[in-house]
Amino acid sequence: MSDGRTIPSHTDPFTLSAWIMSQQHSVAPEARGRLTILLHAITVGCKFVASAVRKAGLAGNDVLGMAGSENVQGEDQKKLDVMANEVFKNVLSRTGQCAVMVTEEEEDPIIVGEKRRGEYCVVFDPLDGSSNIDCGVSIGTIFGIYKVRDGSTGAVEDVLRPGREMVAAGYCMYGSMTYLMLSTGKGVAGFTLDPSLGEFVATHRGLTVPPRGKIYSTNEGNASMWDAAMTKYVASKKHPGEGGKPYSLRYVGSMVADVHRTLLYGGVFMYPADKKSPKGKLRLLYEGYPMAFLVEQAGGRAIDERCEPVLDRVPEHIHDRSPVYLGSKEDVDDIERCYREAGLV
Ligand code: AHM
Ligand code: MG
Repeated sequence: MSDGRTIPSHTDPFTLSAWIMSQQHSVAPEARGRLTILLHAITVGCKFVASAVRKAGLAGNDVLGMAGSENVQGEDQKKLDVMANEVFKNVLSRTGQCAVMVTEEEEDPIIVGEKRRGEYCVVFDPLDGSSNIDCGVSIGTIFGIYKVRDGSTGAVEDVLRPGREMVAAGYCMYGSMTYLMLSTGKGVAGFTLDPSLGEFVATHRGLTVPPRGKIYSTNEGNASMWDAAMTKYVASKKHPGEGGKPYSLRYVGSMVADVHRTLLYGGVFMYPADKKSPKGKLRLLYEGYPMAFLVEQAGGRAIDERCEPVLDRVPEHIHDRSPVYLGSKEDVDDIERCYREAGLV
């Protein structure tokens, strides 16, 4: 097991920009730097939001609290949600590399006009973990990137595609440190924001999720509404039987933080379907897919309620939801076994 952690050299800061440029060549030697520009813009958005989050407690009601509006899911928007959404739309559209943007905060896809149009589609949750904003608990930004289909000038169909077709995905976590984890389909690399440099510096390369962990992570308050397999799985981790060691429960309630811990420490993160939310809660395009992409790239597993890879689901709508079970491969295998034994798949 390796968490791929590298201590940055004091005299050789390997920055995210340098890493992105090195990836560009290995992923696509014919690349013209367009994905590089796009990824760079995302990092600028993340730095902006990181700075706003750091100052939020002091800025008080200008930044914290409700915006007085609802997003497409009918959820109340926080002021930071609205601000982060504007920041990412602005930095992305200015690159001239986007054809389509989908954000959790807006009902319709944003089809970029001809003047600023590019070849990529970015799907994002500008500030995930809204319920944790006002109390200063870790929150994050999640994103995934598709290239438009051949011949397309940008249409919703360009993002109604399996997550496996993404060319890059990642998240930024605004926590006790600001982390940015990224994959362009060749493993996972992680960067930590050095506040003195204002730069993300490589701290994790070739990150791999441990094959088995000791933690399960889920909103157990929903247990009375779970299906039999989920109930059995969690019970088996709490009551492992003679000689077994129970797993620990950890649940932040911000997907970015719960997945980040899972990537580094192993174990499973689960947001299943339940009687209240028959399709689960998490949105495929900008929550499930990017996280599943990273977990698979780190050697883990991410499945849905049919025990099929999350990345192979085909969305019908940009805000589709899906149950998600992800993390260490052997732990996710255990979940699958419970679903098979319960006759649910
Ligand atoms: P959000 O996009 O409105 O913030 O909701 C998504 C969040 C995830 O970060 C997290 O995993 C989940 O909702 C927590 O939901 P719950 O409060 O039901 O446990
Ligand atoms: Mg979200």
